[in-house]
Amino acid sequence: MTLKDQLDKIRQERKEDIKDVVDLKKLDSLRVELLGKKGPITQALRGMRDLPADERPSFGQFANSVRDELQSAIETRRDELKKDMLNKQLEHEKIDVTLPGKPVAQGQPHVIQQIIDQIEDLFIGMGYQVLSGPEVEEDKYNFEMMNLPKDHPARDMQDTFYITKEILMRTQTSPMQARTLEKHDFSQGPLKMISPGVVYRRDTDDPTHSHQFHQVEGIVIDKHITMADLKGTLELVAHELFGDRFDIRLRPSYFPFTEPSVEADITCFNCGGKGCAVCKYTGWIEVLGAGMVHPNVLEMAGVDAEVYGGFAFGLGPDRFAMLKYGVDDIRNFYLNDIRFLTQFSKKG
Ligand code: FA5
Repeated sequence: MTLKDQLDKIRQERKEDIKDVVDLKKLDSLRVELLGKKGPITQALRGMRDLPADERPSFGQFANSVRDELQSAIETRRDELKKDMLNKQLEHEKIDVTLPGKPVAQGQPHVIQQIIDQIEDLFIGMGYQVLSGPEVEEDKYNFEMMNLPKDHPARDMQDTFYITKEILMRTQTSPMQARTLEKHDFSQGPLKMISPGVVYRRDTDDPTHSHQFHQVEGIVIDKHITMADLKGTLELVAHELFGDRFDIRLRPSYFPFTEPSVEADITCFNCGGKGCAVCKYTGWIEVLGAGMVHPNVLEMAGVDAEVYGGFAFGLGPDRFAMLKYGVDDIRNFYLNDIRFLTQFSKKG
């Protein structure tokens, strides 16, 4: 068999081999085997030396055409294999748009926020504005302008976390009374405002006390506001949140920033008034403090106490939530246990 015949045989046989290869790696080894330095074509070209001089050009041409043919067969096969791979991948990764989607868990406001929202809706309906104030507060607003000078003994009732001597975590939302009174322009009408937010105290945690809890402050100042207005407003809040299920009682109390002062209690949800650990065996749970704004508070904020007066209250939505839903430990609200929190769906 002549060298040319040998090459022709290789051309035909190996072209079939190339078509049969099913993966890219094998195709690459075949390419090296056929077209590499040790391959049959390079060998044949080397063997050209032994041919008579007049046969060399046509043989050379033939060898080159065999190499080009094999090369293009390899390239064609490579393209086919790549296309196959892509099709398989697409088939494999196909998205079935008819499959049901993964449900997205829907969040809801925290149960205390739900109570606050309800209180806000009620007061907005009565023409109050809703404002928020700083949780990191000045001693001046938290105590001094609330008629609690530096060494006032009533400060002991509300010890807190101090940032500096003059800056502290507010113990109550009452500083918002002073902040709004200072700014309010009475020629534009009465002041009617509520202010919900978080407050902090160095209270020891127990079933009804947390060192961090919420309050909603309220204040109404105008020319002819009486204690009857306060009582009517508080009864409305209790009725709105609890319906007729519970009794509310007002009892005399003391706050340096109101005179007279009251506290409001609601029948203990746990024992129905008989007395238990939750209500400390009193049958009542205290939910808010209130009173007629002290003239000193008005005067310190630049309001003429001879002309203007009114009431203020500070209620505890945490306690409201306990009563409304029968939660016997306030600490549950702050543990972030999703199983506990999802019980209070907004619709429920
Ligand atoms: C005050 O904080 C007054 N600023 C309320 C006030 C406002 C009186 C305006 C007069 C005029 P007191 O410390 O009682 O008052 O707290 C008010 C309410 O916050 C309580 O009735 C209770 O519902 C809630 N509260 C108080 N301490 C805690 C606590 N540690 N954990 C949970 N709730 C609390």
